Amino acid sequence: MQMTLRWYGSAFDTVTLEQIRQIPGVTGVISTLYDTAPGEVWSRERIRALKNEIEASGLTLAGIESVNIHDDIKAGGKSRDKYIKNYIETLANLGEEDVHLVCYNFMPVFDWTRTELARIREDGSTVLAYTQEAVDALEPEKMFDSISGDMNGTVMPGWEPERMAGIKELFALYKGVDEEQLFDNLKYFLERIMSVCEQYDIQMAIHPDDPAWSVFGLPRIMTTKENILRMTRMVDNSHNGVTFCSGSYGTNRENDLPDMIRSLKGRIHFAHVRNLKFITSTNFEEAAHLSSDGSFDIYEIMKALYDIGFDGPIRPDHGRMIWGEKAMPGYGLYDRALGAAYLNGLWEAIEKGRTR
Ligand code: DNO
Repeated sequence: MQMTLRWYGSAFDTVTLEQIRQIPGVTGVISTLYDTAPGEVWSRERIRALKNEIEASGLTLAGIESVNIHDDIKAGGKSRDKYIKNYIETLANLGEEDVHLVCYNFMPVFDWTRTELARIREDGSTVLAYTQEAVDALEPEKMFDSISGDMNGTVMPGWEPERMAGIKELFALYKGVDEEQLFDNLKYFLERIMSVCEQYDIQMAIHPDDPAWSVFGLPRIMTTKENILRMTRMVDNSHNGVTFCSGSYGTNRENDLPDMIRSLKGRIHFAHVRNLKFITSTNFEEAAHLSSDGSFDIYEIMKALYDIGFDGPIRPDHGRMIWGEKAMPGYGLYDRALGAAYLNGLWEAIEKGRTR
């Protein structure tokens, strides 16, 4: 595996490439052209400029998170073929620039959903948190306003103010789209992009829905072992793979994470590893990566990845805000650096334990 950190680009991130370069064992970043809108074609020049900047700091561009999918593709709207054509062009441009991993999600309207961005934990750190009661009490249009005050002046992925401004229209677009329809729309999209993925050896890695259940009555399908296996089989091509994100699949307490990893052998192209602490089954907060700080056995998760021969990029995921840092919630430097060191330590121990 290759240890990486997510980096939003010098115009958006509070963390620098120079800082990332000094985290032991981190050799690459997962980045994006953060100022592009879903549906836009990414030019080769901009991709190359991003890559050059990263490489000049001694790191590699290990993949893209995310090339976002236009809502017309997800909802099966009138212009989907046009946007799929643009997506294919973006993939070809990435391939030409030697980028081979693309993370994306197929969540309607909202990307990941949290109801608090700065819940204070016992040790004084702050974390992202979710309670179902808070979502149930909110009008979807108010969701953005309810959390935007805690964004530390940053733009959070999937919560871009321009998209949120059109939220009523977005909801209308998904009227009548149920889970089956969403699966069909995903299949339609995947079938059309597989040939360019094969041509350039691009691994597509769908991100799970977070939390892994329906919010605001919108359908969500990347939620369980059964559904991801259905997704991998419905377009049975190794380029059609997944981002295994423990913090997202783990929101559903019925998901057995190591078992899911084992069942996805050969199809996990990217891994996000982080921990959650459950208060009830629908009230949880994010925790440090260390197993004992939360509810997951991170050792077992890393062992399952090791056992299936996972060799793609991995990254620590959301970190707590500690030591007075002010950054995008979940994406500060300090706790993610601790997370990377811990995950690297687990991996080294598993590897050495196996080969002796
Ligand atoms: C949140 C992230 C998501 C993820 C997208 C992938 O921190 O995990 O925004 O990047 O869902 O497209």
